[in-house]
Amino acid sequence: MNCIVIPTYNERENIEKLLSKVKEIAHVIVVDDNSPDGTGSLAKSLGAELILRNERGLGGALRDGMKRGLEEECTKIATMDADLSHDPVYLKEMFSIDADLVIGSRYVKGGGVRAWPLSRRVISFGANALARILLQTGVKDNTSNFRVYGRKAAEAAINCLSANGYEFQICSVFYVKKGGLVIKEYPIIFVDRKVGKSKLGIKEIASWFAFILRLSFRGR
Ligand SMILES: Nc1nc2c(ncn2[C@@H]2O[C@H](COP(=O)(O)OP(=O)(O)OP(=O)(O)O)[C@@H](O)[C@H]2O)c(=O)[nH]1
Ligand SMILES: [Mg+2]
Repeated sequence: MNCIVIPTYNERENIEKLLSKVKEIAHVIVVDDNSPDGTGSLAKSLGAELILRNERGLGGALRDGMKRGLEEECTKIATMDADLSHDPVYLKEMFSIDADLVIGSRYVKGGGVRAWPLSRRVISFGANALARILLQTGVKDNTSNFRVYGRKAAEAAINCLSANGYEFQICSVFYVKKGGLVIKEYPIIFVDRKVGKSKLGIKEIASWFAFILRLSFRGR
């Protein structure tokens, strides 16, 4: 069985549309950090498996979701955002690619971003340039949360114990690569969210930079 882990925080306006599309593709695990808008209970009532957490953090949510996927014997585990930026039409092919980690990539030929403000393009470009230079990942899109992990890659990624926020993506690429596993990038067009609020703020960006510097110095 293939699985999809979807981290959510206040995504009530997006989750129903997304679930209607992904439920037929794989088993869905929604990891909700007790969203005040009730996203968690809505997801559950729509048939998703729910992990309800009493803490905040994208990285921790992904880790908990992937751990659950491994326990439930998922063959492959996809991760994707809840805000419809990641089009489910790509999933079928991403699941079928032979690699330990398939990254839905905005920065390979055929990939791209739509309706993103210049500020977001600059942040994403800078973050990826830094990841490539400091960590030598050889990956063009290190920060995408649209991915399919094989079991070995998921086991490597959940060792990212201190990556509790947006740094989980780069940490998992680093660990998967360190484990000698195969990473492939698959072109996707990323569409900016239309409803709901972004959770990526200055604090998240600062802790991302601190994390990547630490990782490049300490190697773990
Ligand atoms: N469980 C959980 N999910 C989170 C948390 N922060 C963000 N998310 C989810 O992670 C996904 C990505 O968050 P976004 O706010 O869309 O981040 P982003 O895509 O970088 O920012 P935008 O481009 O502005 O949408 C979404 O599904 C969020 O609901 C969190 O603290 N806990
Ligand atoms: Mg988003």
